[in-house]
Amino acid sequence: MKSFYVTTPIYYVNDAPHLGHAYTTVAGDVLTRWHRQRGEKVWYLTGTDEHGQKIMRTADANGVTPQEWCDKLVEEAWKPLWEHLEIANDDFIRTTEKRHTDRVQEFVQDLYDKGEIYKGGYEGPYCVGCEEYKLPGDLIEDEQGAKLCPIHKKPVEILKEENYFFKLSAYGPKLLEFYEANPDFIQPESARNEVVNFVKQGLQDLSISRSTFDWGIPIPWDDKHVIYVWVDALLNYATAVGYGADQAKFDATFPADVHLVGKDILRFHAVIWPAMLMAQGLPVPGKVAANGWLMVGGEKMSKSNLTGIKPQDLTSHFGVDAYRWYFLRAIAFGSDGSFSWEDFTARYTSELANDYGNLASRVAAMVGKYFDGALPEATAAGDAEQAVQRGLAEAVAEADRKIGEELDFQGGILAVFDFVKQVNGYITEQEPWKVAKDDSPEGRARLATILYTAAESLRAVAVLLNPVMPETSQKLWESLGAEPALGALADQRLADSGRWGQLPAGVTVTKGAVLFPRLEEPKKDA
Ligand code: ME8
Repeated sequence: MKSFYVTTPIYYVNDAPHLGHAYTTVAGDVLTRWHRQRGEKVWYLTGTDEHGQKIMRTADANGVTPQEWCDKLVEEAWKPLWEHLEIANDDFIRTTEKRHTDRVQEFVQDLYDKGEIYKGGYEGPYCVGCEEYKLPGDLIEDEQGAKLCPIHKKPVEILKEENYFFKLSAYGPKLLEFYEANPDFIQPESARNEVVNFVKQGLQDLSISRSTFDWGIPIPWDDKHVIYVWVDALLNYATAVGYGADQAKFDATFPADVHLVGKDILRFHAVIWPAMLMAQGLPVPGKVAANGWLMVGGEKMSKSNLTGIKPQDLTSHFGVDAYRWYFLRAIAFGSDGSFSWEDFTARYTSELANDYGNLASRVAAMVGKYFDGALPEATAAGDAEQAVQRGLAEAVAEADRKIGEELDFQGGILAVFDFVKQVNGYITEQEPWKVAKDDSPEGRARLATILYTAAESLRAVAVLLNPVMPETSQKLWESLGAEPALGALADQRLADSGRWGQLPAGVTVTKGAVLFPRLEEPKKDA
């Protein structure tokens, strides 16, 4: 059976990762863990894009070779951040690895042999930041009239080269047909429309080699040229899963079910990449999902335009789980969004600490106080309990549809948190602290039923939020006594999580660690 295959972009290693990179990578991780928790086989790939002028110039400026620069950054900045954020990637590909470079050469050679690549000349405005020739009509002008890249706001350079070209223009009609037949291929809808309109205007052939610098993979039949960094980079999705080397692995993984990308690199993934695959007779991906931009001061957050806030600054204040949760919760996936300390603090306090954390600690405390920590049996369930059970079933179905199918992380998280709110409301209405004053058998049965209902609800919440906040879910899982009674949290299935009555009466409920500790002194935006 084929794995559900999820990828992030492979990031340029000209600098350390920032909030924007972490945003896409965390989204991919949540999606990965979601599908794993469904019981599917999943393969999650991330990595680094190490060739091209941008990296070469950065290494030069730092007085080291490009390879030394990449090795250092990958080991000291990129891999450690992903570990810190609990990213559960199955592989990490670097485009300077032999398993990649050899296969890229073979791929390009194959296309050349098939007549898909020819030699030609090109002159045009080039943005080194994007590593891309720009169409003159896409450029913006500064006050002096200099032509700037619309994304990097830096002057473009006029490059003139004799290059090899891929016959991309021939693929326009095939691509349009493909988009038509697969309306969900590009997400969100606005991104899809942008791509369809772009392709309808007619595609130009793509220059796939460079001869003005040498930090790249040589064109196998002409070593004066290196392969264009984007052709090299896109192929990572194939080479990392055994293209041309391990056919069984390749067949069991490729193509990707979801390529997660920022909207800045949508065209590469939704136009050039499928055309390259079509030219080679390989299957095209299931979906390209474009996330919006994290913005700062109205501009896309980038290496040169940062908030000055590193992912680690946020995790040391709010914790890793809250960090993983916050951006997906606060920003509709696909839309742009901004970060602020105030907003994160407010949401942490009201949604995580008050709604979720307090519910967990209140329930554990009451089971401790009224039943010596042994989860009681629910023998007096009625309408109110049935409403909670229905609420759970709805939350499970909605969260699974939104996160698992629609990549609507915000909607999925909200579905679960609405259920948390419902359980809080249920406790407020049932007033177990009052019922506790009634020592009659009926009173004890009511109290037992209320606390069982709340604990069993939390059992399901731990499973549903595990892909987003794994450490918190594990703490809750243990405090409910679900392990060992129900086995490991990772083995719980989402589809089964709404089935009522799984926590056996009698398990030991302990107060455990506070899920969302009170924040240190509040931080403010400058
Ligand atoms: O483009 N908001 O690498 P890159 C949201 N190497 N996401 C952001 C972001 C922001 N402000 N800034 C960056 C490249 N990202 C190529 C990719 S793939 C075959 C090659 C995320 O280091 C977003 O996913 O410039 C974006 O697409 C990616 O980082 C670009 O990273």
